[in-house]
Amino acid sequence: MSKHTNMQRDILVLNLEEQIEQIAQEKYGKSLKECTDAEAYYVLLTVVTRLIDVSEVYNGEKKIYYISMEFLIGKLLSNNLINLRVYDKVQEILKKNGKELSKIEEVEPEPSLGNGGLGRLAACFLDSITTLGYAGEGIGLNYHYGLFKQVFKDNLQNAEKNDWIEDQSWLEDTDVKFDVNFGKKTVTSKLYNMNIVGYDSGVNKLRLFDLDTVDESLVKKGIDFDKKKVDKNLTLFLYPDDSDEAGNLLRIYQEYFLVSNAAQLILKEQKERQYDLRKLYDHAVIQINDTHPTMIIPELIRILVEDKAFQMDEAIEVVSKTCAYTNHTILAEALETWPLKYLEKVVPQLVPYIKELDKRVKAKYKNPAVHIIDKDKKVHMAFIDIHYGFSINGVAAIHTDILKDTELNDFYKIYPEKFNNKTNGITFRRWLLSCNHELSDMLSDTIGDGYKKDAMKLEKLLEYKDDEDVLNRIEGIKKHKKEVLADYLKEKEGVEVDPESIFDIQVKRLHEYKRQQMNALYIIHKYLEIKGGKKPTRPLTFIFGAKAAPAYVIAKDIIHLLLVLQEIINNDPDVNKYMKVVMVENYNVSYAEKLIPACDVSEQISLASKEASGTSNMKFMLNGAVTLGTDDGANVEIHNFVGDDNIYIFGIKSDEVINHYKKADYVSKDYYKKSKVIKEAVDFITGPQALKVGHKENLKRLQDELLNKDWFMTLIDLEDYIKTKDQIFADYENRDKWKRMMLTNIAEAGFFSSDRTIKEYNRDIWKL
Ligand code: 26V
Repeated sequence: MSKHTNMQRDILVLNLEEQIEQIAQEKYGKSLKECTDAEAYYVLLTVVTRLIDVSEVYNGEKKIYYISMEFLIGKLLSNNLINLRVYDKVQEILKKNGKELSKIEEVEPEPSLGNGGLGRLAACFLDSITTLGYAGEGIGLNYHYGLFKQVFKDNLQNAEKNDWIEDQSWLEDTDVKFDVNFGKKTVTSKLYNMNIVGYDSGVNKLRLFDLDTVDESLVKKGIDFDKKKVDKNLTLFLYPDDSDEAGNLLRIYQEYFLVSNAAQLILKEQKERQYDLRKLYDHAVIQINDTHPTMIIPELIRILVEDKAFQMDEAIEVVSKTCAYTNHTILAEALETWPLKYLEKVVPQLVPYIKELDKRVKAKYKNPAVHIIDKDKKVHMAFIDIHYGFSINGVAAIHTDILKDTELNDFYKIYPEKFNNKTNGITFRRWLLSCNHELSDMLSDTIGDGYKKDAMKLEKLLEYKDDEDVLNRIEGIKKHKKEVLADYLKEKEGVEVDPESIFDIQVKRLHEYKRQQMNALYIIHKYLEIKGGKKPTRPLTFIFGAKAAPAYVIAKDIIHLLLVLQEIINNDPDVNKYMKVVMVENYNVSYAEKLIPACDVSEQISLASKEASGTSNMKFMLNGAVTLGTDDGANVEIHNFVGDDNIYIFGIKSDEVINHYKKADYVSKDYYKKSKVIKEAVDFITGPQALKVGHKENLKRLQDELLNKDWFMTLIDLEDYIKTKDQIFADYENRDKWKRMMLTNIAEAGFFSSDRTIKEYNRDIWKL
């Protein structure tokens, strides 16, 4: 049944206004006009839920199960209205009743069920899987507080809990419950569903497992809680502090809780549909999102052997043909290796199977680099995926090449056929249609609506690259979005920024490899230049958004430096006319939706080879920002699409970086000593001005790190970065050139639609 022949839905849409009024009366005894924004939100939530309930649910012969510890879905109201194709109609009804959707949206709490790119990617994928009409579901955890809420105090990051679950929400109760065994201890899970609405299509489910016995009162100050009481804390937070044993153990409890539930859910469905488990791979494909859900492999093997009377060989074969793994990083410290003794403590029932899998590998391959359990009795989770899954993919071309040639070369030599690339993508529904109506309407006017279903059609825009009217409209929309953001920043952060200034934005998790500290050093350099009398042609606004893992000390020091710079610069009357710094508090999906459309310069400055892909680079480009970046991750592919003239690439290349690591010959102090500019900027970190508003301990530690270690080679690229950044700011004044660059970036963004990515996953891996 296609959506267009779905009568129930059509009738609902036709009578949308009456429905809304009726719900408002039932709920609050008022008309919509009389409702507060909060009440109006719950009225809309109800009506949208009714619309979803009469939509087609996808159910195919073969299903993709996307298993992930994170789904960073963002707010759902606007997105669902767009995907249900009732956005304009609802806007009209609201307007008639003196209401604004943008205000109503503010009421919706944002679930923070992810850290950053990996979780957001999973959410984009669910949108595309559903939009393309595939039967699929996400399986994850229903963290009560998700990732922490970031609060700044005294120029330092503090972490608080993020309460997002309300009595009425997008979560649906189910009566599905499973027992999950941790050795001798058993807990009972409870399943919640969230509907994933495709664009002009049907519905799939996001399955979020929770624990009924979770006790929210366990959380004391900030995000501290007793890590030992697993039956009470298991789904309280995402990624608890992993700096100690209790934190690590809790993480393993969470991972097993996820995979045990996932395995039971999948097998239950197979049984209900009377499918033959010996052909599991004909009906189910399991995509393992990074190593976090790796235990699904030994868990399924265990169940097949212990409960379904499979021989070990058979069980291993069936599971291996069902599971595929995506790698999202080459950073060694991020690749999970669990001490065997931790696994023995948490999931003793899995350990014999992990040992069996390892034994088989050791019997076949003498090279210790491919063994699952190493000589220190550590279990390499990724190696389980590679040996016992049928596919391994990287997330951008350069990333996959590095996996094949360097990081996982020993495996590539054994299984060349398993390796493949799937360059990441983003859903244009959220990152264009929803966050930038002005631009998407203008595109529809110019090149038609076709790009909404086939993103490659954006290329048609290139035909307008000499059309003054189109170029001016693009520029006008950017200006408008900058004004909207400026108002928001004033209200939210208390900082006034000039919409005529250049908006230079770096938003992403705080990590040394992403090099926010290099951007900070540029800002110091610019500040000193202005103090010395060298004024920029146009004011500059540097905007950051980033959370640091609570246990990641240097990352928090970098946030401290940015806040210190914000205080110094914004309060210096000699300088604040020419530049401002804004570090926004609690950067999240909703904030991204406001920042990205307003961006002129997109900062993508990771040390080459370290950023697997990046996805904000794609969102910025789609919204007409120009990239200032290194030859890393998906920047490389963006570069190929837009050409040399429409992107600013700087810094050393990935092979040079890899060589430096191999030879261990990078000495940051050499760069400090050689360059006056570098020296001045680094010295400023602990200079009198910084120490006046900042903390010596934090600033000194960061400076020492830069001078004595600088593992991610900030100083090697700093001079080139300064030069290139000055160039991009100068080119901004060539408005004709800049407008064409904006247009070209938008026009070439089509490849980075997650619809393309998902079609490739399906073509090469899932085969639904
Ligand atoms: C995790 C950790 C955890 C321990 C401390 C250091 C550390 C460093 C990095 C990570 C990242 C883990 C995986 C991840 O989130 N990867 C991101 O995945 C995105 C979606 O594919 C991709 O765009 C980003 O480039 C990649 O960093």
